[in-house]
Amino acid sequence: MKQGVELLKTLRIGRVEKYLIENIEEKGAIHITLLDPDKDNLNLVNRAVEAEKAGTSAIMVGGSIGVSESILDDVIISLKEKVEIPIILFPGNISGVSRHADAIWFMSLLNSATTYYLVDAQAQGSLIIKKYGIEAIPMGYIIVGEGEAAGFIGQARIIPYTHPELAAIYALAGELLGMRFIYLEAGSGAKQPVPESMVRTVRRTISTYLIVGGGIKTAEQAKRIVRSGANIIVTGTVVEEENVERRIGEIVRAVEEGVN
Ligand code: 1GP
Repeated sequence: MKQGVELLKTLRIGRVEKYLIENIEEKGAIHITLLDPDKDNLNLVNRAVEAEKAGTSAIMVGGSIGVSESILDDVIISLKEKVEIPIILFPGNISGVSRHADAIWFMSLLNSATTYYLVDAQAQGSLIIKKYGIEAIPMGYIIVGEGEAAGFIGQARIIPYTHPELAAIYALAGELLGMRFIYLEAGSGAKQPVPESMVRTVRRTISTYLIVGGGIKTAEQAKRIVRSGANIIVTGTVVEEENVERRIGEIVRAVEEGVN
C-alpha cells in the first residue's frame, strides 16, 4: 500500500491532469479549445468565454509561430480573469511557457527528425517549468497527414494517412516511455482531419488517453473521431470564426454522443 502511494507521488499527477481524467471518465470524451496567441487581434478572451459557455472543458494556448513569453503572459492573465476552466500551455517552443498557466502539455514530437523537438527544447524548458512550479502533463505528439505549419516547423517525418500502423507504433512507444496522453495531430487548418481508420488503429494499440486534433470543424467529424476511440477532441480554427458558442456547442454535444 505504502509503495503504491509512493508510486502515485512519483507519477506527479497534478490538479489539471486529475480534472481531465475525471472528466473523460465521467463523460467518455471531452472537447478542448485551442487559442493561438498570435491571433491577438481576434479578441481571444471573448471567444474563450463563448467556448466555455458552450461546454468546452479546457483552453489550450499555443502555436507554432509568433509566440513570446510576454505575449503569452498577457493573453493568459486576461483569460484567467474571465474563464474558470483550466488554461493549459501547448508550446511550440521554449517561448511557449508562461508562469500564469494552470498546466503545460510537456510534449515531445515523437516523429520529429530533429532532437530539438524530441528532447532538447524540453531540456531547456524543464528548469523554467520547475522554477515556475507549473504542472507538467507528459504527452507524446505525433504529426500525421499534411501536418501543416506544425509539421514544417517541427521537422516532422509526417506519417501519411495510408499508414495508420506507423502512427500506432509511435503512439505505443510514447505510452511505453510513460506518456499518459498521445496526441494525433493533422495540423491546424488541415483539409482532412485524422481519418477514422488511423484513430481506430492507434486506439487498438494503446491504452492511454488519445487526443485528436487538426482540421475538425463539424459536429459530425468530431462524433466519428470519438466513435473511433479519441478521448479528447481539440479544435482551434472554429473558435476563430463566426458563431463560436453555437458551433462549439454542437461539437461538444457530438463528442458526448460519439461515446460508445
Ligand atoms: C492544432 O489540432 C489543433 O494544433 C487544432 O487544429 O485549428 O484545425 O482546429 P484546427
